Amino acid sequence: MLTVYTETHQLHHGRNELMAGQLVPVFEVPRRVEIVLDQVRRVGLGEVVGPEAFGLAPVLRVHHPDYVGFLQTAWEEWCALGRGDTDALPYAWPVRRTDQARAPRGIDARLGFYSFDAASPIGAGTWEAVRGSADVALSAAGWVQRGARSAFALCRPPGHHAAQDYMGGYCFLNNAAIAAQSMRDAGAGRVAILDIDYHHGNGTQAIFYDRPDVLVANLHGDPDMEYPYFLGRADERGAGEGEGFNLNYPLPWGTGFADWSEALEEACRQIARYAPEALVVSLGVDTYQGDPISQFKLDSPDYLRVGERIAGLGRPTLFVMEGGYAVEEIGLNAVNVLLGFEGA
Ligand code: Q9C
Ligand code: ZN
Repeated sequence: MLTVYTETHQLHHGRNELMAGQLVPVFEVPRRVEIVLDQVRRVGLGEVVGPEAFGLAPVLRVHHPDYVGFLQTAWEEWCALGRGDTDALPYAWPVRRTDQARAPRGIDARLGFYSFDAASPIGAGTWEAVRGSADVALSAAGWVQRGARSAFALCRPPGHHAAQDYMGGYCFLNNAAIAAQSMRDAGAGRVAILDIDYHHGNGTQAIFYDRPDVLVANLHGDPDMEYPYFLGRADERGAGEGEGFNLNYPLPWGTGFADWSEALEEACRQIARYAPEALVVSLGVDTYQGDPISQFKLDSPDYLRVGERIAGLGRPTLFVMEGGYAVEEIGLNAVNVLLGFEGA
């Protein structure tokens, strides 16, 4: 399996995030994908190539132009206030009964307007890293479109929490959604996205919620207790023409592989029934038992089985890296999914 990677991701390195009432060092660190890359090479998964530069056109097929404009200039505007020695972080959000439609002007106002939390810090190199991450996903999608059985987009920063016009949860542009849309635009009639990150892919759900041409299936911690809390329930099934094409499998804290893989089985049955021309896997391995911010109990060998089950769908498959914060084990766990897929 071919891997697409760029070291541009290193330009993005947030400092702090809020957790349990404290500002703590970010969990989403550059070393995460370096460890995955090391493992890709160690096991000889296949060639590692850099991305092509796609520009903004395919990004704008998914994201609102005002939001993309905000991401492009946020750091500059932050620095214009003399704040160049800290990350740009929002601290106030539009909510129910406030005006959520009208974009304000100032940088603090727009940081809040274009986000749903304070977990996507913007620094000097963030925009370049974010663009590079989308290019990685688009390039890997291109390999699949041109006939590869599979490809691995080693994206960082991740993407599945980002919607059309907001960031959050370490995400800025939704790499998996941009790749899926590019496959649709290249002629695939139906694309399915299987999101196995521990957290619900609220951004991906929001982007495709009213569309029947991209099936979105999500396995995740139940939003009753787990981040991102406000989306991801089983009764969210899509809207309008998209009714029935959004599938959520919320699972309780403490879920182990037996129960998790039953939900995977059900999601895979639904995907098989949909018969997509291509499959995009939002590959987070924060389902691992040792993950510092998550509550599922998967073990490293389980990921081989996950890859095998996905291979059983028999679809051209693009793997897009999402979360996973047990940094020492992230390479083993993520690449096990890919090895399981290859071996099946
Ligand atoms: N209790 C991804 O996995 N912070 N994002 C949670 C910890 C945000 C996760 C606080 C977690 C975002 C791509
Ligand atoms: Zn996650």
